[in-house]
Amino acid sequence: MKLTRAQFKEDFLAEIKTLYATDLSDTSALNQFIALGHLVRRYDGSNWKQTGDRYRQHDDKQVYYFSIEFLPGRLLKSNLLNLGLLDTVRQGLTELGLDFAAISAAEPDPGLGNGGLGRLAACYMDSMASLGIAGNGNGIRYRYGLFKQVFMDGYQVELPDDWLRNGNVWEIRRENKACLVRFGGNVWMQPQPDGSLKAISENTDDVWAVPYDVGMVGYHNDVTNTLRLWSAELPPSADNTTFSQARRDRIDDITKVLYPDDSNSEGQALRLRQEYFFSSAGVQSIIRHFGLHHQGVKELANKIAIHINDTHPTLVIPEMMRLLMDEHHCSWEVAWALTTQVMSYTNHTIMQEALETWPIEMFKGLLPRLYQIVAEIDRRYRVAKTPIFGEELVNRTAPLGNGQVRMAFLAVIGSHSVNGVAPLHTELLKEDVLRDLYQVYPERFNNKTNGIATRRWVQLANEPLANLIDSKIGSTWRQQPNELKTLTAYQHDAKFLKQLMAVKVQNKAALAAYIKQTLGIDIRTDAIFDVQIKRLHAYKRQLLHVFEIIREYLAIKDQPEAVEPARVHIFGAKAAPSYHYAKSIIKLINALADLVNHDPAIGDRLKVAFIPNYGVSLGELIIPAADVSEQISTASKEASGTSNMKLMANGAVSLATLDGANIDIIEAAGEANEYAFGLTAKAVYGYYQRGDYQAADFYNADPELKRILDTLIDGTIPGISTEGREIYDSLLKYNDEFFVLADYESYVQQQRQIAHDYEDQTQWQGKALANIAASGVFSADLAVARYSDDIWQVPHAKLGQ
Ligand code: OAK
Repeated sequence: MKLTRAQFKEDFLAEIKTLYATDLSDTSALNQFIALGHLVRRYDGSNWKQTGDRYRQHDDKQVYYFSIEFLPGRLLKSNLLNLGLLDTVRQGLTELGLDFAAISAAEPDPGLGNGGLGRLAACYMDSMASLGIAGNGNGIRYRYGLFKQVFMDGYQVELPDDWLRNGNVWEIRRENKACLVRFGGNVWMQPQPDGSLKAISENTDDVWAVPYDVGMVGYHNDVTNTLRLWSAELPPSADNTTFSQARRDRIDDITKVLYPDDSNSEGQALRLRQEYFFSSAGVQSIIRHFGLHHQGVKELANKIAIHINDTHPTLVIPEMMRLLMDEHHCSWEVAWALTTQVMSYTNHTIMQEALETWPIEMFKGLLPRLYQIVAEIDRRYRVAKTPIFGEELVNRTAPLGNGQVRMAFLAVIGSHSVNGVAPLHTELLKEDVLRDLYQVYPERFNNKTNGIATRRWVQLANEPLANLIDSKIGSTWRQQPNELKTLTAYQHDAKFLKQLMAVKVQNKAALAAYIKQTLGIDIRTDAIFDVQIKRLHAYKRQLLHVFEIIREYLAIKDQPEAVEPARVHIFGAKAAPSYHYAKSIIKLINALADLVNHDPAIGDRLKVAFIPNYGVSLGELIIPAADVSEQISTASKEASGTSNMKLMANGAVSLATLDGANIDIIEAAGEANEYAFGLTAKAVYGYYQRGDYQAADFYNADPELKRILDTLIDGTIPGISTEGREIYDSLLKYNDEFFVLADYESYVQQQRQIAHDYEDQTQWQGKALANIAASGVFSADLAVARYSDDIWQVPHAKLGQ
């Protein structure tokens, strides 16, 4: 949009006056952020309204992306960028004597997700708007987001994330669009005059679902889509006095807090309530909106696509069946045909503990009508498939089995498309986790490799790099990230590579300042910044990275005269509060950091910085400063990874196992520009089949590895007597579930190679550039375009290939 600086300043000062009845000099950065937020909302208001009007007028097919997590990050800067106002506003504020960086830092970062799954959903919202797709998000407005992590004596402590304390400028509460979600009670079938039966629910526990809408602003295209987040409240019609405190609390609890589990399912009844709550509210509002503009439900599948982001929203399937049959008088057959055409499902993990199942008794008690429908889906599935595939396979794959409702199976059976998030992951779904269902529905399975919002992760997070790229290849890459590949022409341009290095050093200095301020650690900007940022999980193997640090530490102690480039090992990772082992690894890293950072014999040659409370905003600070991207999960375990893509786009080389999308990154950037190592997925599966992995053999065969492991229990690292023993035993007594010891040697070899290669900065920056140039293929815009073409069947803006 068009806006002069003078106009902006006038608007801003007026906003401050209206909101706070005081002078600018008397306001805080938070006040200024809130005023700016209101202004941006006003500037975007007509786009948002017109986008909705346009979709209705054209009767465009709508995509609804259902996700129990969204991690959008701070929105001020990205909204300004997408509206084309960033420079005007920044300069205007500077002219008013204000600090734009401080104002944007005052915005709370909504932690409505745990990690990869939630952040992916947010990247896809940004891309849908930017591609002009009629895309809507549907999720939960958690009162408290993911806990804030602090360290006390090196241990993780969780504090509540009261992100709504000062309200949320970006949301609109739309109580006129609220609906009732019903739990519990009983169901009976009432005979109808036409001979059919109608399900009647009685004595239900009713919850009022109130939507809060947040605008998702498209990039330079006047489109603003909607992310709808639901909040659970007391039904207004009820006589409040009849609600016991216990019942009020039960309602309050539904959207009170995000479950802090990443790739893990706890099986708690409250989680099932959350899942049904936002699934039901979302589907009700979709059908209501559809009904306002269409006669009957015939056109439903041509006008609506619902995407199920992992299994948490799977109940949209039986819920849509319920609404079509109980409220819109469809037959089972018509309802089922419409439902399966509308639904599509993405699987995000092969980890067994993340595959959701619910005890039938719990499910039945909480959702009696839905249970009837799931039981009927199950019955019909068995009747239809047993003659073709036999009883055994059908027993293994039916939605009900072993006393459980099996959500992934229900999702596959009720959708027309099932996708994995990287080629290897999709293959493993077909061969292993969902093998039997792949026999039944081979045509449904497809791959959609993940992507990232280049706008946020490069344009906003790394402005110096974005500007440098503009100076070489112009700015069309900002709309067409694939254009980045033209940078390859400069891989041997010494001057450009120097500039690239200068950008990296500048970003390192910014991160170093933060580390100094928060952790009190001094780090050198000429050191290798070796970064691992992701949830703490045994399969992600932060432990392997720890072993490298111990190796480097011992090497300096043994041979102080040997010259190696300085290193800074940077971690960011939250552990699920109930994940004991992961918390022990956190303690280990912090204890090791204490030892290394304070050893005068080590000085500034080796530092360890575990930055607390990793999230989207810290990612934006850390990623642009990284040289090495640690992507070291046990092959086959990481479905895709997305920090690997963000780090690549910012010029970090990958130190990576052949897992998830690492494989595709290595192929895109070229093997010579990455550091691959470790067992392949096939080799890991080989060990499983033969059952012959012996971790102790690696320990006994390699004196260096043995010495490192022994430091866990021999007092070398002070303060970890319990944790050190626990971790040591996990490797030797319990045989190292994630093959850390098997991969140690090849990992260390690549770490040595990195130290060697880093010395030649021209060569090193050439590798960095190759990564940046190849990163365009992992843009979320391209990923979303593929979902639109292959799964949702909706049009989108053209993207260069
Ligand atoms: C979270 C809860 C249940 C199941 C999966 C997850 C999850 O976050 N999975 C992650 O999804 C990312 C986006 O697809 C992938 O990049 C990660 O590899 C995967 O672990």
